[in-house]
Amino acid sequence: MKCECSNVTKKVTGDLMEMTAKHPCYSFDAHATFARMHLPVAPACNISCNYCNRKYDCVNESRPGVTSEVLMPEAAKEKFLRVREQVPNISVVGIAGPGDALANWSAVTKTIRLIQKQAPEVIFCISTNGLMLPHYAQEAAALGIKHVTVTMNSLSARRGAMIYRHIRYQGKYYFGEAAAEILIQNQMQGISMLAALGILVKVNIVMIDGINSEYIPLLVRKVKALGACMTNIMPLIPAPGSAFAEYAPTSKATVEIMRERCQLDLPQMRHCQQCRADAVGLLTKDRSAEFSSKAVDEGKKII
Ligand code: CLF
Ligand code: SF4
Repeated sequence: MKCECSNVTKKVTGDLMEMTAKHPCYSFDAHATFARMHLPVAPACNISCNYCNRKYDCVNESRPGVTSEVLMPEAAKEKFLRVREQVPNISVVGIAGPGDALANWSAVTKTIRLIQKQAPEVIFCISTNGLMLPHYAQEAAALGIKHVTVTMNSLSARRGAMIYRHIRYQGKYYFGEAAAEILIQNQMQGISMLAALGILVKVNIVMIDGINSEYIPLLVRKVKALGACMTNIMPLIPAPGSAFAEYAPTSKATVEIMRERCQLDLPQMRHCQQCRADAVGLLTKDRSAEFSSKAVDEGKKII
């Protein structure tokens, strides 16, 4: 089985291709067979996206940033061991929030090391806004991470300022175009560092009608030049309580047309489920509710 990324970058060795063929997000063929679990060990975020509202305790909602609980590294390892017993086809452990993986780097590294001791075969995957990538790309590679998703929505600080409220970088808050400029520069530098380190970079793009939609093909070509191997264009989900709450959701049809257009430049992920930060199971069959601490406690009471 060949992964999409091997068509784009020569850095995909046999081992990495084999590993990626079991990654349900990077390989379409894997998504019906292999499961992933997200460990919600990253509550803090260092930027503020206008489409974000990280809401806890909502088991009925499936969108990025939602989780029923945040875990400390030890508890995350315990959860992994518990889940693996019942979901043996877990191939990937991902850190996808509820904040940013790199804004919680010590908890993330601790979690990964704890699990690596128990299950060296697991593929680790992290998802980030990219602000801290220039600082942590080397460490991620040293930890053995081979799959990183960077969410990047704009190449222009002017449009970026419409998407991000602020960033917190090296102890200081930045707003408006100054914030977007730093974020974009770090995302671009980070993607090229990761690619040079042999990490497969997928870029997630939130398609927001009237803000970044017409510039997405340009963005896709740019991230390809930087070394990304795939993009995942996702519709805006206007989260209640977020600055974009009243914004029109991007239609599936519009996203699909954009994917078709961008496919000419780079492979497109088309099976993304915009998962929760504590998602468990096959992409198309979320089992997170079965494994929350509340569900486990209730199970103990019944026993
Ligand atoms: Fe998770 Fe993301 Fe890794 Fe997959 S999800 S950190 S790359 S293991 Fe996958 Fe979920 Fe879409 Fe993400 S379907 S939201 S793309
Ligand atoms: Fe929310 Fe993620 Fe944006 Fe942080 S990077 S504000 S967690 S969407």
